[in-house]
Amino acid sequence: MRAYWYDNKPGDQREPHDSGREVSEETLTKLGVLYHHCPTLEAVDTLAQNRGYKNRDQVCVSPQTMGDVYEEKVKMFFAEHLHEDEEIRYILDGEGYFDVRGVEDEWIRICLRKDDMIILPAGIYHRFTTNEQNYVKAMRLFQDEPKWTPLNRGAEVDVNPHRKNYLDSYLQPTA
Ligand code: KMT
Ligand code: NI
Repeated sequence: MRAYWYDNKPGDQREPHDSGREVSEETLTKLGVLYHHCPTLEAVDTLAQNRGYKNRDQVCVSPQTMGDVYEEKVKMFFAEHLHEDEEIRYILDGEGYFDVRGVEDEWIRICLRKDDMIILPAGIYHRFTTNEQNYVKAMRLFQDEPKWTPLNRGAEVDVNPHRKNYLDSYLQPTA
């Protein structure tokens, strides 16, 4: 895992967009974004058990597996959104970028590869993309009923109770 400020320059979303300014794991933790290195499936199972993730499935995002809809899907994943539940992803193969909003609403890019697990808290604005390899295989974990519904950013979602709860829990000035 490596995280850095997104450079906001034009260009395909799958390019690195690396500003060269690193973001620490501690900064991510303060945003409620948790990272775990899980070198084995046992490590995933233990974490899932401890956090009460009872269900899981797998997705493979690539032109080979998705065919003509790949480009469309990749654009959809990149629309800024939030969920009313945690988003938990474990990378089984390939690589991908999760972008999350920092305290001042700037994008942080999190590069994930095989054995990396990321937990995004409910209510955080984020987006996902494959990188220039156009291939990622990931496990999606969830507590009970899978709720994948992305709520795209906008005035209505800004006042969603899960968004408000996230802001209260993580983005309050501490001074
Ligand atoms: C998401 O939430 O954007 C996805 O599930 C994308 C595929 S998982 C790496
Ligand atoms: Ni999401």
